[in-house]
This record gives sequence, C-alpha cells and structure tokens, in this order.
Amino acid sequence: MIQEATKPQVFSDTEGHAEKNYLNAGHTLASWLLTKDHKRIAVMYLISVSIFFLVGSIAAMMIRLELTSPRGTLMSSETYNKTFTAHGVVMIFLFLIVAIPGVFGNFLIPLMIGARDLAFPRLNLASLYAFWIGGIMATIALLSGGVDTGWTFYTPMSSMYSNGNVTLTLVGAFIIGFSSIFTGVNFIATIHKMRAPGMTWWRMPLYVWSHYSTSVIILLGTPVVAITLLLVVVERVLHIGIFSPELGGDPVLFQHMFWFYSHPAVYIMILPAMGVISEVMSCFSRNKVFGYQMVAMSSMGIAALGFVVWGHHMFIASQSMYQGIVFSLLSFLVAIPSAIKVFNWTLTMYKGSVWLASPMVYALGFIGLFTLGGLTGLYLACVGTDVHLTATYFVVAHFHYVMVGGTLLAFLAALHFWWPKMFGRMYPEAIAKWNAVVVFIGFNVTFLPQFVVGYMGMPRRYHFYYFAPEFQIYHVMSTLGSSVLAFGLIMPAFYLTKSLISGPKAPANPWGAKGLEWEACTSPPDKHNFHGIPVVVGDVYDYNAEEEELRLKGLAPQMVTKDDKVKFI
Ligand code: HEM
Ligand SMILES: [Cu+2]
Repeated sequence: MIQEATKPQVFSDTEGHAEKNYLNAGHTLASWLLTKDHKRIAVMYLISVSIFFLVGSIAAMMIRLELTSPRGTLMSSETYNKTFTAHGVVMIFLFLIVAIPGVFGNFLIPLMIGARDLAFPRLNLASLYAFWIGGIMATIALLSGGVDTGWTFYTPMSSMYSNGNVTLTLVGAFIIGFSSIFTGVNFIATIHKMRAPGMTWWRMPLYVWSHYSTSVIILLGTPVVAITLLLVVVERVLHIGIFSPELGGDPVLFQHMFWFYSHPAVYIMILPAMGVISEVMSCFSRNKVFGYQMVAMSSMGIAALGFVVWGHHMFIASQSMYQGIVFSLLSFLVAIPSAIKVFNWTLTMYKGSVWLASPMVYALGFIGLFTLGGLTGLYLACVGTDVHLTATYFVVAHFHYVMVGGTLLAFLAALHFWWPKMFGRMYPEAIAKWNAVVVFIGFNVTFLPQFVVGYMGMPRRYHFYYFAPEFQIYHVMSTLGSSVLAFGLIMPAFYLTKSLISGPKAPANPWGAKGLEWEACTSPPDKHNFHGIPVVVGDVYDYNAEEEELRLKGLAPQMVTKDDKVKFI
C-alpha cells in the first residue's frame, strides 16, 4: 500500500519515531477522561480490560486449586458456584467481547483506513463510560455476596431462586450491551464513510473486514440479549411470569433467547481475533494473505451462519428431534468458513519468508489451538456425541481452546505486533518470543487433560468428584499447567511496562509491515493521525520478494536495539 500525500513529511527526521504524539498531547487527567481521540480511548480500554482480566484470572486459579482434590476441600459448593460465575461473567463480558474491539479496533480502524478518527468520537467515549459503569456494577455484585447462576443465567434459577445480586449483575451486563452497540454502530459508520481516497472495499485490511462483520453481529444480536436479561430482572422484581414455570412462564424460552445472542457472541469474540491473525500472518510471512477476498467473505459468512445455529446448545433441553437435526447440520456448516480461514493462513506462509518474531509465534499458536477448538466443536454439534459430552469438561476444554487458544492468543499477538506503534517503544523480543512458547505449553497442559476427563464423564460446574477419584490426575495436571500459563500471562505485564520506561525507541515501521498505520504514521501516531490525507494507490499486503531478500541480507528492517538504529529500504 503506497500513499502519496504523506510519506515525505512524516519520515523527515527520526525514522518515524515521534517525540510529540497523541500520548503527550495533554497531560491532565481531564485530557484523558474527556478525550475524543480514538487512540487514547483505546489505551484506556487496554488498562481496563487488563484489570478485569486479572480479576477473572484470580477466580480461575481458585477454581483450579479447588479441583486438585476429589473432595473439594477449600470452599463450599455455594462459594464454588459464585467463583465460576465470577470467572465466566468477567472473562466473557468484561474481557473477551471487549478486548480486541475496544483496544485494537478503536486504535487501528481509523489508522488503517486513513481516517482522522472514528465517525462518532463522542459516542466512542460514551461507549467506554458505559463499559466502565456496567463493569463496575457487575464487579461489585460478583464480589459482594456473589452470584451463583453461572454466566449463562439460566432461569428459573436466576429469576426465582438466586440471591439479589443477580439483578445488579444483569443490569451491569445490560449497560455493557450498550457499550457494545455504540462501538458497533461507530465502526460500521466509520468503515462506510471515512475511508481515505483510494481505500476501496477490496483494499481494506482484513482486520477492518473482521470488525465490519463483527459489528453487524453486535447490532443484530446484542439488543436481543439485552432485552432478555432485562426480562429476567422484570420477572425477579415485578414477578411477571415470563421464564419461570411457577409464574406461568417458560424457562426454555430463556435459553432460546440467550443463545440466539450468545452463539453469535462467540463470533464477536473470535472474528476480530481472526482479523489480527490475517495481519500478523501476512506481515511475518512477507506474503499476501492467500485468497484475500475469500477470507473477507468468510467473515461475513460466519456472521450470517452464526445466527442460525444456537439450538446446538439445547440438544438436551427438550428440543424436538427434528429441530436437533436441523441445528446440527447448520452447525456443521459454520466449520466451512472457519476452515477456509485456517487453510488460507497456512497457504499465506507457503512460499513466504517466515519470520518467527513474537507476534508470529502467538499467531502460529492461534492456528493450531483454534483448529483443535473448532474441530472439537464438531463433536458437540453432532447430536449423538453431544448427548454424552454436553455439560462435561469436554465442553469446557472446547471453548477454552477457542477463547483462550484463539482470542487470548490473538490479543497477545496484537499487543506485541502493535505495541511499538501504540507506545513508540520496543520490548525485549527474545524474552517475548520465548514467553509465547511458555504460554502455548502452559495452555495445552491446562486444557488438553480436560478433553480426556470430560470424555470420561467429569461434569462441569462440580467442585468434587469423589465418586471418580481416577479423575484426579487430570485435574492435577490441569492445575499445574495453569500455573505455567499464569506465569506466561504475567510476564508481558512486566516487560511491556518496563519497555515504556527504558525500551529503545521504536521507528515508524519496525517490522517492515504494510498498511497505512505503519507506512503513513509515526510511532506513536500524531494526535491527528496523519499529516495530510493519505491517498492509497496500491493494493493491501503488497509485500514483495525483492524486499525480503534485502531483509535476509540484513539491509531491510530488523529489530532495533539501543545503538543499532533500524534501516529503511
Ligand atoms: C467451528 C465452529 C464451532 C462449533 C461447530 C462449535 C460448537 C459448539 C457446540 C455444539 C457447543 C455446545 C456444547 C454443549 O453445550 O454441549 C459449544 C459450546 C461453546 N462454544 Fe463452540 N463451537 C464453535 C466455535 C466456537 C467459538 C469460535 C467460540 C468462542 C470464541 C466458542 C465458544 C463456545 C462456548 C463459550 C461454549 C459453551 C457455552 C456454555 O457455557 O454452555 N465456540 N460449541
Ligand atoms: Cu454455540
């Protein structure tokens, strides 16, 4: 991608490192809290989701510790229920759904399409505040007295029997729903209206495409779940019968309405992650993304199909056999666009020149783990096998492979890839790369045994298994693995924070990547993103072999160290 208007001005002196940038464009607290700059909002999202991730992880470690003994000796059943609910609610609503869109969507979409900001900067700030308000409400509810329904809030447990904190959590989730919707509307309007001259739809980076499809899901799905959760509140507070049989309601109706959103929501969590992987794969393979249009359209295909498969969560919930068969077949279809992506990323590496930098190591981990997560989904989508596997640890392993192996690894890939751009500093690359390996190993030791123990019959949401002490070895392995994983997840907090203080200054394009955010912006970007309006004249991902030759000979961009400045071609 080449742009005419900006290049000469931007790269005038310091190879694109900017001393004056969006980070130091104002120093007061108000200049952050009232900012309309998409980049500052992204940084505030980064801090927020990191804190929520820490809270969710502490709950996870408590769950893992409890499960090392078959008798569940550390906490009562009720406390255990509250612990896994806290873990689920925080991880799903306060981390996974928000993390990549809130941080990287906000930061990158305007930069990638050559815009000055998002279409509605104030709405963007409102979205952050809605997230904060909802998040704080939910956290208070989960910590003070807790909620024991699980993140799925199944009725009539949630509407009749569980304690009063359910209401506060649901209202919190409702408000977070608005945050999601604001972001979705903003991204769609921005992508339609704010693309720079020459940035046609087929020249948009796949990361932007992935957010486009995600935003469509958000707009169609989130209102449904928001109303559903509100109806539970109405039933609890006003005793109007909607979902509870005691009041004349239908509890299965809740499951339909909940999963109508929550299955598509898994694509809200994974599509932006897939977008990240497309960018990282192509940059570190020095190759075009294989089948660019197919990858873009498979995102749209996933978004559409995602809405017609929710019944696979309800094979054992009094669904008719015919309904089960239809939902099963439709669920199998989702595997097709997912597989297209995996094939195309793999082919992107073929005949490319693969550079195993830390973002790429995370991305490779993503491909392996997401594939396992997706394939095990097929076992669950098959009615016959699901009857045996549903509500066991097999399901727990399946969704952790897609959500941790997939979304979290992509989040880490994105964090390492765009960190120099966001903060203008380099981190210790060797440590980061080996840390990615530690995360990969820790993850597998944690979750692979769960497939086995789930297949053997370990139910999810139980804190004891004295009826089957042979499960213990798998649980102990899992807990051991989770400590390795925890180490691997804490490390980046240290070395990335340290890089802010003492890391070498990053040039505009330390990876030699393509795209407006690298080629037309300083690191960190200027408050106004671009000096002038970028004009896009070439296709996206125009990596070429010639340039790669130079890199191999040491003449093209390398990692910078303190005294060795990066060289540009
Ligand atoms: C290849 C595509 C996929 C298929 C065919 C698939 C299939 C399934 C099925 C059938 C279930 C229900 C299992 C049961 O309750 O017995 C399930 C559960 C789940 N899946 Fe997937 N899945 C896929 C991808 C994903 C992705 C991409 C994510 C998240 C990013 C995800 C997250 C989840 C979650 C969170 C649950 C558990 C929900 C709960 O708490 O009950 N899945 N999946
Ligand atoms: Cu589903």
